Amino acid sequence: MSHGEMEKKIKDALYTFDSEEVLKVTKEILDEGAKPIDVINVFSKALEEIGQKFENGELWLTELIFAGEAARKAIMELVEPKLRETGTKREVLGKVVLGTVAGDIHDIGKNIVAALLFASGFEVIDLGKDVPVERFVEAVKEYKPDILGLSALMTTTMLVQKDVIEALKKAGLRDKVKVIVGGAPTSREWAREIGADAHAADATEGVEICKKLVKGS
Ligand code: B1M
Repeated sequence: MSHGEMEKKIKDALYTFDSEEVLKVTKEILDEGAKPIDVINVFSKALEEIGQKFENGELWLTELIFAGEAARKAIMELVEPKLRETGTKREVLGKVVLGTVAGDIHDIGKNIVAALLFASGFEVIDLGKDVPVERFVEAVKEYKPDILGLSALMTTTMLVQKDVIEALKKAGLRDKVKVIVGGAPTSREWAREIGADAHAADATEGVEICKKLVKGS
């Protein structure tokens, strides 16, 4: 199946807003041998378009919710396990603690980053979504990771990434861990402004940057 065909199939399925249909189509595509990372990228692109349509008033909130949940389910249940299979039997490159910051329940992107990091050889401790600032600080103390990853999908919650960095400083832990931030509203400039070590625009870049960060530390 060509990339274009796969894109069309996934998009058509998402626009039915029917989780079963999305699962069925995703399974078919994977069974035909599509690479999990390509499938994830297509989902990413399609969700971006759906978010844009919601913003423009062309879709209802319920449709945004159904499409988001259908994508999350398909990625978690079908694509991520395939991605993780490629990561078995490997040397561990480093330890990453990550989560979506407090007030933010968007976890599709964060889960993709976690799965790809794992598949690439990192030990990953995923704190989940809507993670309080203090929990990130505790986790740095508890797990002593090389890298702390902070995901935020909203202009309101990206501010919490800054709060986490400030809290790490207060706890005397800032120089013990590299901090990488990500999520649609964030940028390289934002990372610099809040004193993060790096920003990643997508999961693939996230993995590349984490590899560089552990080499440099
Ligand atoms: Co909502 N949502 N949403 N949403 N949602 C956005 C983010 C929004 C931009 C839509 C819009 O209006 N255009 C908008 C935010 C606007 C703003 O900035 N203020 C928005 C809103 C407003 C909301 C609600 C407030 C809606 C409401 O209730 N009125 C609500 C928020 C509730 C809350 O969090 N407290 C809400 C809820 C939801 C759903 C539950 C329906 C669902 C989330 C389901 C879930 O995650 N389990 C959802 C979805 C699906 C979206 C959109 C459509 C898609 C997000 C997504 O999953 N993208 C989104 C629109 C958009 O982003 N254009 C939108 C696909 C994913 C693969 O990409 O997450 O960007 P992304 O992750 C990428 C990169 O960013 C990067 O790598 C990932 C993979 O390549 N990355 C990292 C991410 N984290 C990283 C961390 C790293 C490194 C890279 O290192 C640690």
